Amino acid sequence: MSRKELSPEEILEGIRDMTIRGAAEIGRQASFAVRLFAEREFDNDRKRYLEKIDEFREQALKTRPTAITLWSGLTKTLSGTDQAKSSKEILELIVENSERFIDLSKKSIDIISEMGARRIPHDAIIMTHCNSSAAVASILKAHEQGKIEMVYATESRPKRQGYITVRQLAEKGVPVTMIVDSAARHHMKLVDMVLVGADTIASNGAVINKIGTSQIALIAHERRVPFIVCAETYKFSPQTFHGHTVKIEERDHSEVIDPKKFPGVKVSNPVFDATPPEYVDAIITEVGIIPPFAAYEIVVHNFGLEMLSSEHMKEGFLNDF
Ligand code: RI2
Repeated sequence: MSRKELSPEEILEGIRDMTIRGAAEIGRQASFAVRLFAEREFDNDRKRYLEKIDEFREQALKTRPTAITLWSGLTKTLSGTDQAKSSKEILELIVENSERFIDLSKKSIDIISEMGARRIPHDAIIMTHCNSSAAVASILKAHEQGKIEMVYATESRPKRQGYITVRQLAEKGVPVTMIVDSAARHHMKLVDMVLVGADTIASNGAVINKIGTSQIALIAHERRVPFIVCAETYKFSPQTFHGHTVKIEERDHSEVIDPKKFPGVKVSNPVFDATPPEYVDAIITEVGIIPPFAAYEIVVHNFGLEMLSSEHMKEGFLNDF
């Protein structure tokens, strides 16, 4: 699906139904959607214009509740607009901010992949879970350097994003084996390193990623296999800095089973889980490889203590996310 052909509302619908997915991608798409909206809805009345944009932002935030990237993309794109003197200035800022955010987001993955490949040993057997563009980019970079012996990729039920991962790797000639999620422990004895992405990193270093990640981290810990997370710094959550917990998205039960075929059966379908920082060996960000406990530093580096302690940040729109 080409982003340019979609309306802002269609982009939000795509994020909601997961035809647009992946934490980084939904951040970029939300940024682009609010830009498209601001261009289409241009209004010389500055106050009314800002209100309309804010309403769209609210709608965008509701599409998927867990990945902080949605919030980060929107916040970075709208940064400074409340200070802008005219509607024209607001639009110019949005366009400039959005282009910068999307560009930096893509560049971050390139930098992470360089560092990630450096950490991957020769003849490496890697395990990955779900489909993370940052983790896949690191594996591909290491493959270019002739370092990958095998990648075990989990299916990642219920949505099976593992299919995307195995295709992306196989297309580039990376040796890859698909396994069902429950086969992770069986294969861990062969693995040199687990490499996954993240949807959100809490300020204590906990990693919120696709459901099942924490089980894999636990198994890796048991086997003393390094568990490495690839995450751009805009995935670090200032909300958790203020004590808000990350909301775990519960998706439709039909993703798990057809309810009509199982009358009387309840279904639980949380799509993310939290891996405690104790099980995370390192987080590869575009500003360097950090221990999970340095997450706080990243949040402060990203927003500054002054902004983090401002009432706007603490009591404003953050609360409803
Ligand atoms: P990148 C995905 O979420 C997966 O949980 C994946 O690990 C994470 O986003 C990060 O992906 P979903 O949209 O940002 O499939 O590294 O629910 O691409």
